[in-house]
Amino acid sequence: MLYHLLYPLADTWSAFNVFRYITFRSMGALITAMVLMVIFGPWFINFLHRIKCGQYILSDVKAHAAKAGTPTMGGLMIMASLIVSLLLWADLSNSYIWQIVLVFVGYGLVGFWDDITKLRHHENKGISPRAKMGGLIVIACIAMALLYSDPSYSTNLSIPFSKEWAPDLGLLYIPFGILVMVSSANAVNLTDGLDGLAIGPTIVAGVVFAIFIYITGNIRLTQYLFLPYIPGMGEVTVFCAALIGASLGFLWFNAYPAQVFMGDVGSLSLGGTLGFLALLCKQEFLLAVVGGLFVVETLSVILQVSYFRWTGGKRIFRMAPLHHHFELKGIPESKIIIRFWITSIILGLVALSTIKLR
Ligand code: 57M
Repeated sequence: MLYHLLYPLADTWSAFNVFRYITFRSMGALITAMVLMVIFGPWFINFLHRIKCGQYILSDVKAHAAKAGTPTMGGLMIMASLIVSLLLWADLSNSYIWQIVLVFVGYGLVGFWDDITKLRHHENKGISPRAKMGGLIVIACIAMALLYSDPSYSTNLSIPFSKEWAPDLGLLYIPFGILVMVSSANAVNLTDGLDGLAIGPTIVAGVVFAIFIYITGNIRLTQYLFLPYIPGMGEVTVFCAALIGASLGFLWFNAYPAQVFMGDVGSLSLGGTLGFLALLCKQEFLLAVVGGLFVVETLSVILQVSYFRWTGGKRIFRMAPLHHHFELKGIPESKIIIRFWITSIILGLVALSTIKLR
């Protein structure tokens, strides 16, 4: 709204010209979302306490007993601050902004439905896996249909380190995109099991995608770096910045020892959004590098469950996902979290290094 209200006034007062710049508005969006979170966070956490949104804690990992009563659904705060900040700073006539909002809010609503169901049952039993997956797939279908029908968007895959080979998936790009979004949402959801564990790598991925998205919308940079150019995509940088700001603000309260958990409303919306961002900037495979930590956590579950079934009860890890394995080995929670963050920062840097290497 600031963009729509103030930029036209640049004719009378040239200082308003700054609203033209994506970088300026991105910085504004980041700071606004973070400040909103930090100011309204304590009030919202009290509200969650008052309406008894305390997380049901499973007893498998003893150290988690102390977390009983910590309110969940903090993802609602992330959604609110991000959306307010976006409405203020983004060019709302840009269609990509609305597509990413569709995924962010849609996935959040599926998570919210799951969280509310768990709270109603006073246990960890949410909506059925079929309903959850169905909801995620339907939203992904709509988003992919919109993207596919966009003439500026190509269905060619970008292969890291290669500028020549870009296979065209054609119509198959739609199921591929759905798979990327649904897997990404579930991977972030599985990782969200220690204080700050999911939000830290989400911030790193947000920064990396903000850079790629900005480049994708800039014709000169894409020509220089041999990256795909998509007109109008640069505006999504403002969304990425609001996402980084809201996530930093959430980390303020979710840092160990957490005052609030994000809930599925947070983990599914952030995960699905990261998947869609990778598709928007045509860095489909880079998502597995940037979100390498989410991939490893998910692989640990797949391996554990398969081995458990195959051997009739034996385990590879003490417990899956991987962070529980380290907890049960006696490593303090804060140490595991910081080590996972370090790993994710390194993976983020590796992903950025591919910008020039092709
Ligand atoms: C969500 N949710 C956390 C919180 C958060 C197939 C199987 C591997 C599925 C997996 C599972 O259910 N994963 C999905 C994990 C839960 O956090 C809530 O859930 C939201 C995210 N969806 O925002 O609202 C607990 O995580 C802890 N937590 C924190 N800090 C945070 O900032 O400490 C969360 C956020 C919270 C809190 O304790 O209650 C969760 O872990 O339940 N299942 C599992 O992860 C279970 N693993 C398991 O059963 N492994 C088996 C194999 C055969 C699958 C094995 O290895 O033997 C573990 N879940 C729990 N305890 N709670 C088992 C140990």
